[in-house]
Amino acid sequence: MKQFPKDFLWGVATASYQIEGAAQEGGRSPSIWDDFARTPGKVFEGHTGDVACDHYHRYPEDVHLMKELGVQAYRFSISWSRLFPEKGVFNQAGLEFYKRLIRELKARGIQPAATIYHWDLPSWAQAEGGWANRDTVLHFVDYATTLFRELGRDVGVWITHNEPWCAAFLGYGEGVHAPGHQDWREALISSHHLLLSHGLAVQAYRDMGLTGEIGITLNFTPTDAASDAPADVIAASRWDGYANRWFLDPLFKGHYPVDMIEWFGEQFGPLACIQPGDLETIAVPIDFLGVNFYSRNISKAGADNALLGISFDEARGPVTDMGWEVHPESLYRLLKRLEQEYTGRLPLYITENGAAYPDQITGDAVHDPERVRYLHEHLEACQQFVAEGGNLKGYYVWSFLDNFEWAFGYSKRFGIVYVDYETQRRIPKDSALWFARTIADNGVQPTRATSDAPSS
Ligand code: GBH
Repeated sequence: MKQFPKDFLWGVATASYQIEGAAQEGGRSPSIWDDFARTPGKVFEGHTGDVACDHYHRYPEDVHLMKELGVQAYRFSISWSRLFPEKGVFNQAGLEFYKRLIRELKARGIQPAATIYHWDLPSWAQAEGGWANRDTVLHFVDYATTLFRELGRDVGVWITHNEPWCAAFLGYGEGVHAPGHQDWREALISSHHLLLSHGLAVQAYRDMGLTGEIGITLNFTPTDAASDAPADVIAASRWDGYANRWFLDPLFKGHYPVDMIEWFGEQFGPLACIQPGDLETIAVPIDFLGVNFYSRNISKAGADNALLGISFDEARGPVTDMGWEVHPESLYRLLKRLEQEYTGRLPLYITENGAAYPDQITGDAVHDPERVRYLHEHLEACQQFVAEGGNLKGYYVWSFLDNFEWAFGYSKRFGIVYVDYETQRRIPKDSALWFARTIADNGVQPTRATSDAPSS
């Protein structure tokens, strides 16, 4: 079996609103996701994160389970409105929860990796326009600076933002995420402010002389053109400009992609929010790039997508419970491309990769062969990249627990650990046991458990 490098980091990932619950405890105030979930018709069957996995109370048990699986690093996110329930008002009790969590992790030898923003903007900030308002950038930097000061000695890995593409375009453009706006101009402005707040937070971190690593996590949806026809190839390039290059280019090249500036400019006029100096700030050097990968899509000529003037083809292979195509080769190609066009020798981490399937308990076990297979294939893609010299330093499964899957509520299960939402009982799925063996061996394990192997 091919081994990963000795220092390869094996982790699991979650996010605050998706697992914590305790929405009204410890002085927390609502975020845009509390508000969105309470807006009729926005989230599947009106589900909310009020209780979720009750991780706020059960974190010792959860960290214990991580330890049992041999997990080496835990990527979690911090709820901004626990720390700042009102504008300019700091809440010590909110901070204490994360101190307890981090202490528990350290006691068990698990490295904390903290995401500063995983989509749960305090409602007070949205009341002033949210990410479409440049003031939110400054509020974010105050919040990040507080975290660095209070937790910077104990947390060695910081991720400024999780998937600003989703926060901006799904939240302010498509409206399928909080705050549920449908205004593409606002979405573009928000994307710029999210990036700007990243750059300023990195600068603040450096100014404080802290010696951990700081970076950003982007979600990538690679695309393939439906055919070689020029119109399909152009469609694919436009999707890539929107989903991938819109964030990569400013972060690594110091400018927005020219084709997309033109395309959006024709529709919305010039983006006056881009002020002198902003792009230099956004391109400030980082210590790693976090890569979230789930799927690819297939672009073609058409107009189903009005913003981009393109259409999409059906998946050409198996899909997960989200309808997303399982396509591990796209992960390998993505990593190669990032290295060649953007990151060079900069360390990469897979900060999320995983799949939803409708897992059922049978007795005391949860068999999830499709997830095992998905993780297996994607880790093999990682292994190939690493074997060819790629600077991939670690891999975090999404997700540790089944949890609140945003607009889909609890109807989609991404966990390697099953959560019974009636009892809050946790049951490691077969994929968790398989992942534990993979960590122990530091190499991708076969998909079939030895215990399941035919005995004859
Ligand atoms: C992540 O977002 C989130 O960080 C996490 O909180 C969430 O629970 C997890 O993934 C699972 O959803 O239709 O072809 O454009 C995922 C971002 C963006 C990935 C949309 C899939 C759809 C591919 N997703 N994308 S396509």
